[in-house]
This record gives sequence, C-alpha cells and structure tokens, in this order.
Amino acid sequence: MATIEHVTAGGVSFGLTDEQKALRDLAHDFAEREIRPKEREYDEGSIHPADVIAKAHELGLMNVHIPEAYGGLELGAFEGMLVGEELCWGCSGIGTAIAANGLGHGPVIIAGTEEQKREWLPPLVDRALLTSFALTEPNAGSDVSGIQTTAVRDGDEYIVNGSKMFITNAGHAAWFTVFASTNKSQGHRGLSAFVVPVDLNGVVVDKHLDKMGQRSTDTSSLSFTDVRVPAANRLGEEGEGFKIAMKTLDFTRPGTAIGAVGVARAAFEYAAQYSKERVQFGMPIAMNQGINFLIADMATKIEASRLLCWQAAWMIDQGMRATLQSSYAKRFAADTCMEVTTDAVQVFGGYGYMKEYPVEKLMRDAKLYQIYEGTSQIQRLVIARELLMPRD
Ligand code: COS
Repeated sequence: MATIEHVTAGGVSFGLTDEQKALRDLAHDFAEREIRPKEREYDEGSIHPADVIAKAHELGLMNVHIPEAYGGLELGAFEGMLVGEELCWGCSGIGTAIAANGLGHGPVIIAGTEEQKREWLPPLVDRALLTSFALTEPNAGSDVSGIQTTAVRDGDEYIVNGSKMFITNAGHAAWFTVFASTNKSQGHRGLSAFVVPVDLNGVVVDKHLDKMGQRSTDTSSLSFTDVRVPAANRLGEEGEGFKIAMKTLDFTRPGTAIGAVGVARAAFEYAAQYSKERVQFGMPIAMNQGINFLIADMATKIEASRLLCWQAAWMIDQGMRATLQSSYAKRFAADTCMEVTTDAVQVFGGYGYMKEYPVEKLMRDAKLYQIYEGTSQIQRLVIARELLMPRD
C-alpha cells in the first residue's frame, strides 16, 4: 500500500529523509524476516518472544528514545512511528512486547533526576532488559486517581503494599515503574511514582494472564507485600505521580496508535490480495462494488490514522503538549484497526473466520488497541475535555 512521501502542503512536509527511510526499511525487513515467521506459533502458545526481543535490541529497534547521554539513540517520537508501524505490521503481540519497554522506562526519561537516569537507563542500552509500567490495578483501570497501592515513608525507604493488574511484560521485567498513593486523602495529588526492581523482597509476579489477542506479549498481575523501596527510587516529588503518568501516556499513546496502523495495514494487504484472487459469479470479488468500496474505505481510514499519529509525534518532537492530538490518534487508529480487521475477515468470508488464514488473528489482536493505554472511551473523554475545557 502506498504511503505518503514527498508531499508538502501549507509549509508542512511529509517527506521522509534518507535516514528515516532507511530506519523504516530496517524495521520492515526485521518484521518480515524475524517476526512474521514466528507470529502464529507464538500466538498459539502465548510464547514470550525473548529471542525476537534480543535481536530487535541488537539492531537498535528497541528503547529508541533513550537519550544519547545515557547511551541511547535518542530518536524522536516521529522516528518511533516508523519503527512501531513496521514491527506491529509483523505481529502486534511481538511488536508490543518490544515497544512497551518505552512505556516502562518513559517515566524515568520524563521525570528522573540525572542520577536516576544514569542508574536505570544505561543497563537497558547494554542488555535487552524489560521494564513495565505498573499503573493499572484490579479496581483502578480508567480511573487512575482510584489507585489503592500505598507507599508509606519509613526513614529513607517507602513500604509499598498493593497489587497491579494487566501489566505488560511484567513476567519478564527487571523493574517496574509503580504508581502508588503516598497520601490517600489527596486523591490524584497523593500519587507518587517509584522504580521498583523485581528482586526486592515482597514483589511477586502472580499470574500470566491468558488473553484473546496479542498473545505473545506477556500480561501479568503483580503484588507487593511490605516491599521496602529506597526513597532514592521515587521519580519526581511526592504527589507528582499522576502527572508523570499522564505525561508518559501523552508520549506513548501515538506510539501505540501507530501499532494499530500496522495491524490494519497488514489486514488491508491480505484482504486486497485475496479480493483479487477469489473468484465468485465468474469474476474476482474485487470487481464487486460491495467489496471494492470496503477496500477503499479501509485504505482511507488507515491513511487518516497514520496522519493523526504522525501529527501527534511531530508536535511532541517540537516540544509541544500533544494531549489532544495523542488522544485523536489513539482513538481513531484503534477504532479503525478494529473496523478494518473486521472488514478483512468479511472479505475472506468463511475462510477469514478460520485460524488457517491470517486475518482472524489480526481481528483478535485489534481489539486490545481499543482497551490498553486508555480505552477509546477514555480517549473521547480526554478529547472532549481538551476541546471544551482546555488547560494551558
Ligand atoms: N498532562 C499533564 N497534566 C495532566 C494531564 C496531562 N496529559 N492530564 C491531566 N493532567 C492534570 C490535570 O491538569 C489535573 O491537574 P491539577 O491536579 O493541577 O488540577 C490533574 O492532572 C487531574 O486531571 P483530571 O482532573 O483530568 O483527572 P481525572 O481523574 O478526571 O482523570 C483521565 C483523567 C481519565 C484522563 C485519566 O485518569 C486517564 O488517562 N485514565 C486512563 C488511564 C489509562 O490510560 N490506563 C491504561 C493503563 S496504562 S497501559
């Protein structure tokens, strides 16, 4: 499917530089050679893709935003778009396992002190270590201010108690960014963020959760029982946890949304190809307007989704606040992905519903985009608030 390149309008350039094209081609090639051949087996077995993660890390396709000062590539949010779309075009289960590391260590980049960045970021460059963003709880999903995990100060430590739910890569993570309440009476203003290594006493990875789609990304629940976390591991001041979480999500939501574009593009490609091969009533079904209008709508919505992702990433790279644009991208790309993959199954008809064909997996994988990193309803809530009650 053609993508926009070298198009300029109103002073905004959509052209990719040679370096950006090379990065996209590297990621595409990696997805084709290393991810696609494994996607089915890893999906069926819900297998953690440690081998693929290690190779992505070696090639520089992981942790791409870590600043150069800490050994990283310091790629912009826009470059992240080019990598993310290709990896998830390969398989969003494997792609998410790679990309979610950015969510895990994002709060350190955003809110860490110089010392904290020196401690936590270089090891991620040296080795394919995983990190997790431990925000969601059994009773606090969309409502972040309802977090019940507590962190009580005791000298130069905090004692952390509570549990976390649906945590990406938690079963394989070296450390977690944990959001906990340091002052219950303050609601969202009482939340704080901590780096919690998995080997501290009292940290237990409870359960690998069995999911509908994106099955090769590990999703686990966690619990903390009297875990003594050094106060030096607190990111930002006490009470700044909520805003650190929101700023992290502003940055990562377009990165997740572009994964949905990759999945939708894969579904589109399979459906377009199949529609040209499948003959019914003496002609390829692509000749039928009922099908070719579907194909046209799929392509249009994918293109629009990509543009929204690119816009949000561009704003982030300009240092602008992109809360609204990140939610536009996440909402539209996630819903588009669900629609496009559902339509791809429709184009394949009975075959599309069979596991033997690739589109049923894509439809299962798509659903998660409407749920994680803020449901499509939460994105609408953010969009409406940003439009009707804007903050500066
Ligand atoms: N950047 C900086 N600050 C932000 C912000 C952002 N994007 N969004 C909100 N804030 C600030 C607000 O300005 C407000 O500040 P004050 O305390 O100074 O007034 C504070 O944070 C609380 O904001 P708000 O009143 O909007 O909070 P709500 O409790 O109403 O929740 C939503 C806001 C729903 C947007 C938030 O809880 C959310 O994003 N939920 C979904 C969480 C999610 O994505 N979960 C998935 C798990 S991560 S894989």
